[in-house]
Amino acid sequence: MADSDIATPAVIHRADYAPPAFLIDTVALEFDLVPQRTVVRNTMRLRRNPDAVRAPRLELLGEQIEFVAATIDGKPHSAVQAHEHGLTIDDVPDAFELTIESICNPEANTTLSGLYVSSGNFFTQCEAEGFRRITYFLDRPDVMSTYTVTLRASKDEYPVLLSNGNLLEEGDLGDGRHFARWEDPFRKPSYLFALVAGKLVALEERVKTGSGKEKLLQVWVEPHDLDKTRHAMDSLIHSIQWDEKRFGLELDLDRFMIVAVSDFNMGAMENKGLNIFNTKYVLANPETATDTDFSNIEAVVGHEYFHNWTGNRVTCRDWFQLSLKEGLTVFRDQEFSADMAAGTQDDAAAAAARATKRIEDVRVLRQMQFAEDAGPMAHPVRPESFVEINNFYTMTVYEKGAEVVRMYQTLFGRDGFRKGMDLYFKRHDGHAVTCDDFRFAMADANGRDLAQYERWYSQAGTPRVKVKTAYDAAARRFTVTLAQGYGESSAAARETQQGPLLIPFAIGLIGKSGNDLPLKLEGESAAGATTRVLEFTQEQQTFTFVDVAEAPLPSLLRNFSAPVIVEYDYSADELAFLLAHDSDPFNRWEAGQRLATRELLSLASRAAEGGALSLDDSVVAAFGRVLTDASLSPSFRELALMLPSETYLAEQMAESNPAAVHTARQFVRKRLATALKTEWLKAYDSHRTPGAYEATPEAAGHRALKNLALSYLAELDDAADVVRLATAQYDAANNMTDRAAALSALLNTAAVHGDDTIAAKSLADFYQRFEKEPLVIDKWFALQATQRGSAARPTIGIVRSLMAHPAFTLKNPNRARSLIFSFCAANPAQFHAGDGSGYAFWAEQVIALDALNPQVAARLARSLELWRRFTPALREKMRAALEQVAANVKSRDVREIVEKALG
Ligand code: B3K
Ligand code: ZN
Repeated sequence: MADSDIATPAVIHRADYAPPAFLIDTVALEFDLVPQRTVVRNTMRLRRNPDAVRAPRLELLGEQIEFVAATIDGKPHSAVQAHEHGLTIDDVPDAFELTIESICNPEANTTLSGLYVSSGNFFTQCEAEGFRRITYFLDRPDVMSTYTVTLRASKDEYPVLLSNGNLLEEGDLGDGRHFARWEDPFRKPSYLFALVAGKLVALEERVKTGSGKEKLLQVWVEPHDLDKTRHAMDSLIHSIQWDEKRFGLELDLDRFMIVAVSDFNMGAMENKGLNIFNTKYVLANPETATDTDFSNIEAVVGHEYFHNWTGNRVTCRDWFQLSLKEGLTVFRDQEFSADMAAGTQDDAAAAAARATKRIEDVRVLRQMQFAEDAGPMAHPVRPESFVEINNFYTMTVYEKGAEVVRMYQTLFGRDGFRKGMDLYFKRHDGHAVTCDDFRFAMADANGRDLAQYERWYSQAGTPRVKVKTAYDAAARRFTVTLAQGYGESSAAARETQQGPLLIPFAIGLIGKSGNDLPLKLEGESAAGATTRVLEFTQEQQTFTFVDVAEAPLPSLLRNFSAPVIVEYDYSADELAFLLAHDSDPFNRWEAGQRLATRELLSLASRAAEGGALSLDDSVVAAFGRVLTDASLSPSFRELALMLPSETYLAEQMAESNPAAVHTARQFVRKRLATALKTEWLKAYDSHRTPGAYEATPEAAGHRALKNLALSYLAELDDAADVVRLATAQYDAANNMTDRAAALSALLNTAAVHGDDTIAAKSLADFYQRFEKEPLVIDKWFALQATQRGSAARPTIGIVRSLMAHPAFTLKNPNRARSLIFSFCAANPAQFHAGDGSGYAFWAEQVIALDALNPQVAARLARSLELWRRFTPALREKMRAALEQVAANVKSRDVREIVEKALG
């Protein structure tokens, strides 16, 4: 990080966008790869941009690189000035060839941005602004060029040399080194450049795509990981097939490569033809990976592959448009996963499988994105300004962005959405464009004016829809009045709010028998579908259903048709009825969550006042019915029986009180465990999956419900049953899902009963068994960091001693996340301990990470951003920790986060 960046933290504004003064048509890069001193020679063909104002000089960006020499059209050029932000070149012609030589030090690069070394191999990460750490360049997404890349390196140490596109030639250099030359025929922005060099092996497959062309697919890993690549390869093949079938989009290169690396800042990166992945999203076999890992791998492989069209072929004009590629690609990966889960099952089973995926996605959105929207980092899907772009790869840009894309499909149907996509590619293939361009394509393809829809991109905060209904029995009319607003938004969000949104509001009406009633809106001649999407565009609007034979119960916002909060006064009985009958599986789940949330929040308030806790039998009975309803899929039951998370519940309180939430939630878990003990034991037994492990959604559903049963049983006062079941499950497990669930149950029972002898034995066994599998050792750390604590044995003590474990290192992001982030973000009751010990630990770790890896540090820094919403005692301790961090960090990344938080 250059010092002057810290001195002048420039805020970048969307409104200041100007086209680049120069364009770069071709780039020829030559690398002499040496860990401490890599020489890069970069030859570019530049010309003035006819669409830009004439600039007096050429300004290229460069960071943390050493300038050696520059020539223009083959001749040395004297008017070149190297500085800490790049290179300024005066007296340049209108079109010319520029060659620049520079040096970088990949081995010393702990930021994992630019060119770096991991386990002795070379990797790159360029998005968003890492390319400037490799060579001087117009490092911005609207400069698109064709690249030729020559790699030279020691043949023994780096036998494999990869870059984007197609391999042109390779050979020996005679001095112990060899070379490879790659060419990417597609124009691309610099953030999609990649190279990999090292000792790697690949699983290979050849497939034929729609047009009959044969393509080579490779998954590259370190040799000892080759046995964990099959699932990633299958996921890639399925992704290729799905994008052809659903969107008519074919793989455009002859070769598509995925490379796994264990040191990586995020999940994966969609570099053209050479995707680089965190090992966590590639490596899997039944012994090492859980069902969740298997489905995450499928989703991330799909996501990066889908970027080939949505992101790479059509890219972003500037980083404010990030959601253009990310929101759209998340939507595409969500649909892919839903279709994969549905498979070839019958309609009802397929719908249930799709709903399960939808529920999981909405749960993440509500817990994480709604929280972001309520705090100091609130920003629109298309932000207006930023200090550090890496801080804007957010839940809002990704997950809310995906909802904004999904709503086009909800409004226009799958066919209308497809028409919009086709027009988008017809207009913009090969270009760098904006979110507006996408909206215009959707509007024009469907003959609609979507001007109002722009507000979904420009307004921050979570919209609230208040619903009022009235039934007139004599007139057989049912009116639904919707009113929209933002409630109490954070200051950051308030600034952006201008007016009402176009909200697709899906609704159904349910009769006394539990069936959907026919729906006829006033003015219609006949009843239509039993779920209708109302187009809600005003601040307040009334919709009237006619010929309604009986007083209905409304099922609101079916399938979560818009990313909003619905406020409606359901009684507990009505929620129990919806939980039992709604034909919309999402809303069935939603009814259970509303019921549970309401009970849990009132119990949390009582717990905060030290009152006695009790839970009505009717609530227990409603959950009992779900548990024993064999007509529901096991995966749906698991989701419906999982209580809202402590984090989500604390966010719903007027003043977040994690300790009270924990007490309330544990009370309810124990009550459900005790009252339904027989049912849980029965569920445990009947959902076992004996025999060879299968990674199918059905088998995963059985394991999920069985392991949920085990976790409830771990709440019982009498630990004997669960210890017996969990120990047997641990010992007999032939897959990581069951083994990790058993270990987690043992750890939590140990905390409840204050005796960890058995848990300690299993923990030691787990470590020993998987010592050579870093991703499993991450789980070992995470399980301990998220375990329940007690006054006698707070989790912070365990976490601190694990920091000193020989296998712990701050330098590897996965390892740092497994221990530190797990504790700070996934163990709220212990992290928010009243003595502030969690916050002190957090501050130490943010400061330590800031010096190594600002991007990872900035993520951790976000753990306290909602501090103003906590109880006064916690709030003051959080502020002190934030101030300590603010006084001790240097990176622009972390400064932006803590300064906004302290605001
Ligand atoms: N596009 C990358 C994310 C890059 C993050 C840079 N800080 C992965 C993805 O969204 O597919
Ligand atoms: Zn992405």
